[in-house]
Amino acid sequence: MSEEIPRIDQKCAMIAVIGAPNAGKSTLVNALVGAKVSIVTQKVQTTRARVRGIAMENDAQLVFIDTPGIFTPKRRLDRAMVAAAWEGIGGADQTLLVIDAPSYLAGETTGGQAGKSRSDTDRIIGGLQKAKRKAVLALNKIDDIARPKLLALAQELNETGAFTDVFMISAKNGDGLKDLKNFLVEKTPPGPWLYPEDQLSDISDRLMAAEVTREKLFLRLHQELPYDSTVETDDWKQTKKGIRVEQTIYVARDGQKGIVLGKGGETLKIIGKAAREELTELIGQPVHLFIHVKVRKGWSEEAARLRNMGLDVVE
Ligand SMILES: Nc1nc2c(ncn2[C@@H]2O[C@H](COP(=O)(O)OP(=O)(O)OP(=O)(O)O)[C@@H](O)[C@H]2O)c(=O)[nH]1
Ligand SMILES: [Mg+2]
Repeated sequence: MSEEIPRIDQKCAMIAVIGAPNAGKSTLVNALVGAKVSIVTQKVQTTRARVRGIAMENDAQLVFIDTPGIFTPKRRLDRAMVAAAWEGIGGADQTLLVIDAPSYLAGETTGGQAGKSRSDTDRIIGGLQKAKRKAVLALNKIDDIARPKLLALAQELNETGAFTDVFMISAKNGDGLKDLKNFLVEKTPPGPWLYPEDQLSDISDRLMAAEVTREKLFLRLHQELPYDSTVETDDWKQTKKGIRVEQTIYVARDGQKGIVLGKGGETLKIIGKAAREELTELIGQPVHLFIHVKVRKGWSEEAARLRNMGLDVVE
């Protein structure tokens, strides 16, 4: 039996995308892949597990590892998320640090979310320096910042010595993405592709379906509820009429179930409708979605829950 010999002109790189919560990592990965592989919301800590998004550029396969925002962990879930982010860097050929430029600047003088985002980012830069690992810097959200301020910030960050190159981008409107992608392709070493060329991500349909519902939940609910909840796909069946999907939303406290359901089940209905519509589009056939809500105190400490989202358990 002959083994498949890779074509000599194949090139492949793993690129870890890291940064503080809300920097725009998932938006960037989706834009570079050209499809939605990772969920995006305006809230911090949206991404929980590592998701790989795959982009093809002629002979080069770029495998982007979208990671959870790195922050100070408290719960077992949070520790597993932080570990997943740092591990993402481990085997990667390149590390791409994404910074929310407007918020990083605002964080110098104000506290709150911007201040936190800045100190999280500084901690990551410190971590890179300690690991003697140079990264490519992507200053993001340039659609939302004045040019002189941006240039001064680029220079300030460049002086940390933590970066090999600096790019100024808007993951949202596409500015600068072509240059960044060309640069990454140029740096890609020869090697066999890791995935078939038409594959866009490494997560299963079941996990993607759970993520889509979690995105709608995050968009709809506020305060601590998103962080106190998770979604799992329990069943996935092909029927004559399409795909039948059963899911459970777990919340941490009794009162939260009522909030997810809403008056007369109205909130859950809205979340379910939005998730079903997006899934139907993604899968390309009708989806029948059934969502249950369960109270499960301490789910964020449960190893089984974390494994279901693709995280390793950290003590
Ligand atoms: N104005 C502007 N907003 C952006 C840009 N890129 C991302 N955003 C917004 O920033 C918010 C966070 O984006 P995400 O892609 O979820 O950020 P993330 O870094 O993956 O966040 P976590 O998964 O929570 O760590 C969303 O509301 C995006 O629409 C950009 O270039 N410009
Ligand atoms: Mg994300």
